[in-house]
Amino acid sequence: MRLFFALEVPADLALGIADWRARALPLAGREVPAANFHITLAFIGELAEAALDTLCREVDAQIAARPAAAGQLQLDQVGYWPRPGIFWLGPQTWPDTLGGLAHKLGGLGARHGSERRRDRFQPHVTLFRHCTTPPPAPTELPQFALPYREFLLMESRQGRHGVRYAPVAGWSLGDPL
Ligand code: 2AM
Repeated sequence: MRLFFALEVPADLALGIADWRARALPLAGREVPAANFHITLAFIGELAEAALDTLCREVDAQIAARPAAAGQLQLDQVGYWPRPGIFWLGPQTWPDTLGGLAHKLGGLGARHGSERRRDRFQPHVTLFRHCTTPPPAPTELPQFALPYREFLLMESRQGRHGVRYAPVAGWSLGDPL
């Protein structure tokens, strides 16, 4: 199974982001469908199904040892990464607790997963893939609030009509201090 940890983008927010994308940006590459919008916290890669229980128990233990807090992200900037060819929407700043959580989950991924990960954590919603040239600035600045109270372990499945993401497990985040 191909797995990653992520924050979900609620359906109404995903539609709002897709509307803004259609209004404010040219077609910069292959559009990611709104139903696939998410924020990756840590990428695992291929994992044998037999190892899934162990991975989930390790997350349980991590969360029990150091609970991470719920919070909110302001999605207020866009960015372009030429190497993966990704044009994204994300926050300029985010809580340290979210960065810490991503780092811990990334550590589990490094132990179990199969692929090389990108090193720096920048929370982002991928808007376009296969983006070969830097897109122009959006004609309307993004300003979306993304509240999060849990994170998910997601499976990426290649279907006939493209990739689909399915939740496999989830963990609640505590109230901020
Ligand atoms: P992306 O949105 O930046 O493309 C499922 O494939 C998710 O895992 C996608 O959100 C993708 O991030 C992320 N992903 C895929 N390969 C990755 C890698 N090698 N390192 C980090 N994240 C990766």
